[in-house]
Amino acid sequence: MAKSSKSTAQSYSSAKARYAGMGVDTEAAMAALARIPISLHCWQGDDVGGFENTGEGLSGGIAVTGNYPGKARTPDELRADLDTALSLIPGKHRLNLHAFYGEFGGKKVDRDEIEPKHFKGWIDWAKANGMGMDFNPTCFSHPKAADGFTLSHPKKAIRDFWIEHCVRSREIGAAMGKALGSPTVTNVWIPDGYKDTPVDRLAPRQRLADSLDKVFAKPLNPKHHLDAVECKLFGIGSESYVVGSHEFYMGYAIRNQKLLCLDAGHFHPTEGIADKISSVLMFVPEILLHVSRGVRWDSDHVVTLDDALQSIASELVRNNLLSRTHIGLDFFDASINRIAAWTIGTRNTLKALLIALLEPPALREAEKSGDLTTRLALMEEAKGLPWGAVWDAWCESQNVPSGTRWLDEVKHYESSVLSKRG
Ligand code: RNT
Ligand code: ZN
Repeated sequence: MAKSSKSTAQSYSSAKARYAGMGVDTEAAMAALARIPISLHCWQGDDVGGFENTGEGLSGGIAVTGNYPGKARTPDELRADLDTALSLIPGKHRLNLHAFYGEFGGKKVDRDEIEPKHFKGWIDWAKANGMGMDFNPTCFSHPKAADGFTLSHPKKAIRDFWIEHCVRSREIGAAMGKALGSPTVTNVWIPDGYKDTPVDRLAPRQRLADSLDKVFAKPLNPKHHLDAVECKLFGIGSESYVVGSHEFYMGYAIRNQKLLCLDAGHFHPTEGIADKISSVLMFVPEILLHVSRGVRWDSDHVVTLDDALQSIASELVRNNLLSRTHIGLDFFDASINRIAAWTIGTRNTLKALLIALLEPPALREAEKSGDLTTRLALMEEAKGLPWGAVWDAWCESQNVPSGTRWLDEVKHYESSVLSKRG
């Protein structure tokens, strides 16, 4: 705790004693937290725009609302913004990049032509920061996705185009993982679906399974690369039917032993993903999480420290599932400072994990002994424990601002950098 300010140190020392009295080792919790990487999604920084500069708008049933000034317009601006966010987030993290963020040097490189060389700038940046990377094919915001279908498209030529894009994306992911010495998770999400009630729900799913088999045909070294597939219940303009539903991808992931991606915003409004984790991990090797927050029709609000988030973090810690879980973020808000959005969402995810790591063992003991009254009582009392003092101490030990001091840095960056962008 060398770097702690005096008041942080004082609050921490009494919090440490309080937790110790309940059998919780705060130092061990902080050490465990420092080992959990969160994969920051590049797309919060520019409203899911990418760098192809084709003038194609965002499509695929996802939408960004707001016009807060200062969004990143180039890879260098996006990296500078990420550097700023990362300087305000404790711990060592990862970058999650979408394929249309490649650096194409002003040339038109279509999605079926991308190569590892287009991502060298990102890989070099990640290497310099000691970060791993994750990757995603971009199966939206493209003329060949304009009618709402990609890998499940009725036309073979369109399917083949997207298969080639996904095949290349896996190769790029493997190149990233190899270069960075940590496996890249490449996550396939497609928007395919219908606005209104389909007659044939089966054929598109058969075509999707067939396309995925082609995408995944080539085995890649798991030391460098892992495949994930992401389901969704509905999107904007695909309210009645989504080809890649939960049941579809759960079946596909189990049959093919792929990672299943659970996005917190992709289910019914009151359906959380926390309760799914222990079930799916009995049958798939690992999972990818898209930590997000659904609000009514939108699946991608900035993550807050709410019950849904806490339940996810507690599940991972209580069941020792962190080593089989890749935690990524997935939200996009253009109505607030975008660096603040990253910082708030990532810090909240880490806070939820810290609270989970600080859980008193008496809760589990009460359940084991069948004393469910005590279990509920302790669970509620635990919410008032001084985890905030541990959080502040951890932030300062990681050379990151504690409390709301990070916001001063964001405001400073806004006036000195973001406000000068056109
Ligand atoms: C969309 C999915 C998907 C995207 C990103 C941009 O509903 O959640 O993960 O948000 O690929
Ligand atoms: Zn997602």
